[in-house]
Amino acid sequence: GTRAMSSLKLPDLSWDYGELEPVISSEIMTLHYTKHHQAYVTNGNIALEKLEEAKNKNDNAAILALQPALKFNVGGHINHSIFWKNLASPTKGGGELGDGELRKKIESQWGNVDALQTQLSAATVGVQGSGWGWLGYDKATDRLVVTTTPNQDPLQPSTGLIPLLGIDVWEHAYYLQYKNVRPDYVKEIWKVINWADVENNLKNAK
Ligand code: MN3
Repeated sequence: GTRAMSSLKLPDLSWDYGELEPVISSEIMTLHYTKHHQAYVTNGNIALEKLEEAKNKNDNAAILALQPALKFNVGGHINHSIFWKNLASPTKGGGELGDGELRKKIESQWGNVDALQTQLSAATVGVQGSGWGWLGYDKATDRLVVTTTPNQDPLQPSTGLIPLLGIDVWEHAYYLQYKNVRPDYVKEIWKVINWADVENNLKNAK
């Protein structure tokens, strides 16, 4: 069939693969982007094409049968597209949270930024199997929320929360460097969090 208009593609990156070292190795970032994210894009596009064909045939059973593949692969594409922007080299502002609306909100809800990081780290380390830790924004209550999602479940379609910051704790995100010690990876990742992007996501969410 014809390629779906909504065809997925890998986003541009704002850093080179080695720029997040020593927190995340160049080898991990290269594989993560060119192999793992690429696989979600490729398989997501296959699922979207099959969806178009099923819709053209009014085949409701086929449409429903595609939902798991769509959720996993399009979800993986959405999640990684957020994650890459959430990261920055410490030489380019990574790890630095400015004195803006986001800091004010964090301090009003958690007291200080360390307390938020502790809670988000604990939730993220505690994800059973593969998944994501999140700082989300609840538009209805105007509050920040710490939560997690399993597999590649994307935050907003799954919970209604708007994703501000995602932390990938699939083993492919850290195993080559941190082996089985997920807590060390999560502890280190704060040094390369692009808080300016997180703040921008909050601004766009409101
Ligand atoms: Mn990943």
